[in-house]
Amino acid sequence: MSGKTVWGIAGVVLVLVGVISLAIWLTGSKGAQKQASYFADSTPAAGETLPASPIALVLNFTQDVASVTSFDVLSESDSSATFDTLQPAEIDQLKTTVRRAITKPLEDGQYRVTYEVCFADTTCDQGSFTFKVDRTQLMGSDFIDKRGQQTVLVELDQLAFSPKKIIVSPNTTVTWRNAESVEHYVNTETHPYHTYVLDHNSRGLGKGAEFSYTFVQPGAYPYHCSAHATVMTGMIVVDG
Ligand SMILES: [Cu+2]
Repeated sequence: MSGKTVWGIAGVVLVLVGVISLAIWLTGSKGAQKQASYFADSTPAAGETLPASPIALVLNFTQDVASVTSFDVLSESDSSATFDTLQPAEIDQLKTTVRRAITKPLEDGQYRVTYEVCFADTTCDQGSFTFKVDRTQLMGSDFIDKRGQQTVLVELDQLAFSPKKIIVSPNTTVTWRNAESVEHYVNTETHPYHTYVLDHNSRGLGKGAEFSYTFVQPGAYPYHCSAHATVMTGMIVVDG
């Protein structure tokens, strides 16, 4: 083999190695840059079973959302179910939150939510989760039936909402009153985003302080106290 041929082969090999490394670097960096994992949580939560339809699908992220590529729900129980009453996807004023309002209550069943949103850094995050609606939960003794009352009182006492789970009629005003010296809050899901129903969030409530919210739309309204988020939870179901 002549010296020229050896150098020729070495040159070709060198160019090939260069091209292959460039290709690996390009696809590698592109892949890493494209897929973000900024998803924080959602209402309904992944795997949650609600005792009535949610009034919105809400996704929370750890970065400001720049655009929503897709945000859909389908029924895994009824393939013929349609969701034409679902409102378009919206990015909240607080840009870490994306929502779709539900104007017509979902039937009992299992649902799958899929989404893809993109961020200012041009990365995107796609994902999917399921939740269930099961109104048979309302028939248990957990729920106190307060339907037909215009105003309902819930006390905050001994690190709990009392009653913890209630059913009310549409347009009922629920008032929460703190009965003890520990400061409590009334906060919509999730913790700590508090984005499901933006007006269902109180300031810190000292002893004797009250917070009221009027529930208009039928559906499930899970909530908690942000000072005791893991133990102090409640549920309002508006049943029309
Ligand atoms: Cu509390």
